Amino acid sequence: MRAATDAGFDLAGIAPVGDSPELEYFPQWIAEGHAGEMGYLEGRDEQGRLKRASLARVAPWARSVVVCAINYNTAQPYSTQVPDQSTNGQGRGWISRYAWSQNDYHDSVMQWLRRVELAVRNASGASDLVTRCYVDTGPIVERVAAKYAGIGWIGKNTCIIHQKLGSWLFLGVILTSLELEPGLPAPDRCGSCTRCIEACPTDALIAPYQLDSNKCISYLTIEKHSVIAEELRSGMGRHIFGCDICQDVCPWNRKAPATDAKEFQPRPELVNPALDWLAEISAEEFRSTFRGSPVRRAKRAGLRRNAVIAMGNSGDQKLLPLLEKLTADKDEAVAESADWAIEKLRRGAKSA
Ligand code: B12
Ligand code: SF4
Ligand code: SF4
Repeated sequence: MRAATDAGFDLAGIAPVGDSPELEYFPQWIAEGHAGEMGYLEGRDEQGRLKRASLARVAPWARSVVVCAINYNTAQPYSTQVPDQSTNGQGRGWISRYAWSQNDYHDSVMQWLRRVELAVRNASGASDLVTRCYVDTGPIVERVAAKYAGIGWIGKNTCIIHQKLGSWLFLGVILTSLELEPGLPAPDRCGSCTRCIEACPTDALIAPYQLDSNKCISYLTIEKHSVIAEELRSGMGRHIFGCDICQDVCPWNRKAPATDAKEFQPRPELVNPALDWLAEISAEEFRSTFRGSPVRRAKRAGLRRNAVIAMGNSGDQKLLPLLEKLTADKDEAVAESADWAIEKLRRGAKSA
């Protein structure tokens, strides 16, 4: 724990390597198609078994998982506290809390993990010690490991929640061949609350603790590169990269403290950004604006498509001339979304 806080983490714990009731759900989640187009979650071993469902098979040398967590919350208001543009007509979009800083969390968290890894290696002194650091990409469902390391409980919104810090946490894990004393899982404190499930605009939380990515705005705006189904577009509202609604409404985030880590401080132009700017952003400006940022994952095409859909949801009639122009865009998803957005704005004007 000391090594983790010295490295910059807020929380750390040890999880055992082994099966758990939560992991039994993973193959079912994949089989039901809830991973959408995220093929990387479906990696299988030679026997055709899902790698992420059993760490013990994929990394037979591993004995413990060191799980580290860091608070990335900043003092900016939650998306649910900023009036929606459809009521103020300002044509603004929303980038989720984790992505408005300059740095990609994968890089920052990995840097800190490496420091913890070094400390573990130095402390063990064993020359044959094996360690592997992962942020997102390992054969591991990090939230399950975080639960068993005592970092927090898995909420009904599927996020790890810590009683004092809330859920604005990034996770990183170190697999190690060291036999370490595991922590105790944190008790579930969701109780009878169902706020996250009720607040999700696209009904992506299909049941407590179960998320269908195909409906989740985070997936749609970041991971889905093809056309977004029309019936989901209105629910996306002004979201253009990620979504925080099911965490914004969580009572455990009401008093979540803000971090002063410089890596997570937002860039002012990315908090509630102008949609017309992003819909027309050039390749060069996209590269320079989002250098080192997680937003690159959506690619310029995805971000422009998302901005155009948000324009359709904005109620802002002033955006119509730009949308007309975008119907002739070379990018098919942008042009098609612009047709939809015009239709939506015109319908809105008639019913107003
Ligand atoms: C794929 C992925 C996504 C996908 C799918 C999300 C999902 N819920 O699965 C999408 C793109 C939608 C996504 C969105 C987000 N993500 Co993401 N994502 C991942 C990734 C890479 C894999 C997750 C995974 O394996 N999902 C598979 C499903 C089955 O697992 P799960 O949802 O974690 O579900 C477990 C529990 O719900 C559990 N369970 C527990 N109790 C119960 C009870 C019952 C009855 C049942 C049936 C199941 C069940 O079963 C599951 C395990 O099998 C992880 C990193 C990692 N390697 O783990 C980051 C990760 C989970 N994401 C993270 C973040 C920050 C986000 C976003 C907040 C980003 C944003 N602002 O848009 C949102 C949050 C949306 C949400 N409510 O989950 C953080 C979460 C930190 C935290 N505090 O929990 C992680 C850990 C990344 C990191 N390194 O920090 N993400
Ligand atoms: S991130 Fe948004 S869309 Fe996804 S489950 Fe949460 S509220 Fe629903
Ligand atoms: S909103 Fe309520 S049900 Fe959802 S994760 Fe938070 S405490 Fe749990």
